[in-house]
Amino acid sequence: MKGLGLLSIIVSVFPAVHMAKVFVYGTLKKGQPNYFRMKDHKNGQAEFVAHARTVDRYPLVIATKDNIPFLLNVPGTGQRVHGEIYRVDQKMLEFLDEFESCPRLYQRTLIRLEVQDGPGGGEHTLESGSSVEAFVYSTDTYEPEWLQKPTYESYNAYGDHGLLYVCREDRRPE
Ligand code: PCA
Repeated sequence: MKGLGLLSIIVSVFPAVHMAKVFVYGTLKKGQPNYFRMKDHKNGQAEFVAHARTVDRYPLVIATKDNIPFLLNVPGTGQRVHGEIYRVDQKMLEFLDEFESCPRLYQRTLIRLEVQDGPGGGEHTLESGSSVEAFVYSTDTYEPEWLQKPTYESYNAYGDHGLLYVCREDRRPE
C-alpha cells in the first residue's frame, strides 16, 4: 500500500464512493453507435440514472467530415438538449476522457440539468423535475462556421439529417 493515499485506499475498498454523474447527449446514448462502450466492463462501470435535459439552451450541432455531434459551450443559443445521466466509476470516467479526446476535442465541464424520468426504485434515483449537475463533454474548441449549422434538441445518428456518424475505428485521415 506504499504510495497510496487514504482516498485511493477507500476507493479500492468501496469503489462506489467515487462515482461521478455524466450527462451524455450524443453517440454514447442508448441506441447510438458508441453506447456499447458504456456497457463494456473493460472500460469500467456505468449505470443509467435518468433521462434529463439541459436547463440552459445550447447549440448541439453535427460537424466534421465524420459527422460528430458537439454541444458547443455557448449557453443561451440553440435548444434545451435531451440526453441521459449515468453514474460512472473512476475507470469509466478516465476511459471516456480518453475516448472523447478530452481536452483537445471536447472539454469535460459541469452542466445544469432538469431530471426527466428515471427507472425509479433504485438507491440513486433522482426526482423527476429536480435539478442536478453532471459532467458533460462539450466544446470550446469549435470552428466559427459551426455556429451557423442546424441545431438539434435530441441527437440521433440515424436521423433524417442523413449525417451518419463515422465510428472512430473507420475514420480516414484528413
Ligand atoms: N459522445 C459524447 C459527446 C458527444 C458524443 O458523441 C456524448 O454522447 O455525450
